[in-house]
Amino acid sequence: MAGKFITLEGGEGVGKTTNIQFIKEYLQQHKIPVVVTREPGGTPIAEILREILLARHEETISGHTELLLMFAARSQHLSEVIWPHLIDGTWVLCDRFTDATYAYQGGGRKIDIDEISCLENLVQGDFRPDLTLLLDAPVEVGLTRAEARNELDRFESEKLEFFQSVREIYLTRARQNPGRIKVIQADQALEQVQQQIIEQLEQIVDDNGQ
Ligand code: T5A
Repeated sequence: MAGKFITLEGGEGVGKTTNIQFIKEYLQQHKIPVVVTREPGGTPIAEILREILLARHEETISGHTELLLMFAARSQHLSEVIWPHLIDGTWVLCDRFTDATYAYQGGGRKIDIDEISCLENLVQGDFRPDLTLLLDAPVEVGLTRAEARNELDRFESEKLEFFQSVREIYLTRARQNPGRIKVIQADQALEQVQQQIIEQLEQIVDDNGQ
């Protein structure tokens, strides 16, 4: 791939959406062509799947249905948006990707990690992000920020233990993939969070010869 694939991860309300715009501007200042996208979603069809996934329904969505819809949306997103841009040399900044599936469906819903890994290989082959910024904050901090902002969606309505498991899996994955996943302390003032992000971006931008 000629472009780089950067993902932002973390629990609810840790600041992914806020900081993705900052990262976009940083890369543009370095003359790097970049698109911003998100998961679940990122294409018209994947956004329809997002609506199903986030809305609160009378009918319960089973863990496997949720998992398969996440990967269905991802498959569409990869073929329609992510891969074409990366092949063209455009960098792709994505608000959540497969680490979220390990954290939410694996940690939160307790789905077997091997099942997730199997779908990851089916949908992505050996494609993985070049860099993942994991915004980490105590669960209560993110939830308070999210609650202050909008009506809670299907995931945000889960119990505290769910989000604690999500956070644990994220941090475990960061320990297992130290080269790719960089932990950003997100419970600090925005300027301090962005300073940490710049330190990580400097490296990938330098490696790219920009
Ligand atoms: N999901 C997703 C899965 O279960 N499996 C998967 O495979 C995938 C891909 C998607 C949901 O889908 C689930 C996980 C999610 O529940 P989403 O909308 O993408 O939903 O994710 P959310 O985490 O819900 O997104 P939010 O927009 O709520 O959180 P963000 O983007 O992390 O936070 P942000 O930037 O909107 O900030 C929240 C508030 O905090 C303030 C902001 O101004 C904003 O008001 N803020 C700060 N305040 C003080 N100090 C700071 N440092 C701050 N940073 C931000």
